[in-house]
Amino acid sequence: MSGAGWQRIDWNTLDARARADVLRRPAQSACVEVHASVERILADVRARGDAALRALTLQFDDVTIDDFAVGEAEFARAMGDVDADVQAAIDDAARRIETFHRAGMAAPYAVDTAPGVRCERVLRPIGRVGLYAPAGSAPLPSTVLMLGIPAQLAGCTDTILCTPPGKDGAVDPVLLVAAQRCGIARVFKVGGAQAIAAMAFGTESIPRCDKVFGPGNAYVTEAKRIVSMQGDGPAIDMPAGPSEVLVIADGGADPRFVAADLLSQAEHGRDSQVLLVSDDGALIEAVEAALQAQLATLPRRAIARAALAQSRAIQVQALADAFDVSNAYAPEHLILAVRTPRAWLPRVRAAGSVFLGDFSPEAIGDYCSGTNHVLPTGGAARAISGLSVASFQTAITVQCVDPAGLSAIGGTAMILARAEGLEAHARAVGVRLEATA
Ligand code: HSO
Ligand code: ZN
Repeated sequence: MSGAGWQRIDWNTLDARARADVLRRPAQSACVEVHASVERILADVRARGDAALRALTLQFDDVTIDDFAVGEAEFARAMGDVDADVQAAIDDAARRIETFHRAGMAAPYAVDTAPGVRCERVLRPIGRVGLYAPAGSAPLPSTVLMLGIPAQLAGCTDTILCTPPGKDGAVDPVLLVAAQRCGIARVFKVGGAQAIAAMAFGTESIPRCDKVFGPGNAYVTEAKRIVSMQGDGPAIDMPAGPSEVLVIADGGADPRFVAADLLSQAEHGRDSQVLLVSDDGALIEAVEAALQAQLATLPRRAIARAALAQSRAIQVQALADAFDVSNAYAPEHLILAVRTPRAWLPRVRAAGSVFLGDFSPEAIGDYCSGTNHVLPTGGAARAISGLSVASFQTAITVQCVDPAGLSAIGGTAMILARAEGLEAHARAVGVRLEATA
């Protein structure tokens, strides 16, 4: 323990097992209870539809909702009430998110693999997509942009959004401005596991979706996991867990910047995790002092302190070792507060999103650099990427073979079919070769 409330680790003194322990994510509390309660909610919504949603919304959000759909009047009020500078910031962020995501869109392609054999890959938007924007400890309109803009670029024309109502029965007006900016006209006032259930199974007022996207608390995450495993359930974007950042800092880093970045992630939730990895003990101490100073005036300091209590500062011998630590942890966000950050980038093998250099805070990626902030957590970055336009599309392959093409490659298919003992396959080719011989 240190004054920052986190654990100080000397990496070099640890054996392999101790290192694995240091990088293990904090256990998620009350998993069994969460699972049981989510199962109950899912079954209730499946059986009783809107009536269940109404009862659950009263129970969890403390408000009675008659009509789940946000009406035109509420949208219009939001557009009138939200400050012009906030609306302009939403538009500014949206344009940059659009620019980045558009540039990364997959293009359809076609290639002749033999004369007369054309193979293609075409892209289609997913039919109906359901977005979830949490509003628990803070409504996150930026998340609406991160989900809604790639959906729009993918060509999805049937996009719905669920978000919990406030105690007054209204949706956060800033969130509605963000929804409007990405062309989402159907917003429903329902949150938690019951919102995921509604999008997965459909109710009288909420249509069933083919894929469900978005972050949420433990209940939302568990509901997404369960519905995605059901035979008739929707697909989901990715397993989402508590948010995390790993900062690799060298002796030249500014401790105030590093501390500020760590706190920006720590303020998300008590279950957030922040890691500092450095080859410089003096830098670690300076960051600890800066954390204490900055925490004193941070409005969400209680949350940030709780997150720090399960966080770590790891001292390594050489900067190269810091990259081994980071690759083993596979952080959602990785900040390289080092002198030649781009030169180190090739060492990064597993991370959701990387922030290069002293002037690239994670917060800028959270809102408006243009990259997506819906990213793999919990080590999933080892094999899963953050959200992109492709997350909202399916790719369909196409092939067109003419008689010359079939005579060129049909023999290969027939030999392989017979090697597999599948005579009908061989004949499906052979009958055509004979017809054109
Ligand atoms: N850092 C969060 C995203 C976010 N931050 C939204 C602010 N608003 C998870 O990547
Ligand atoms: Zn954030």
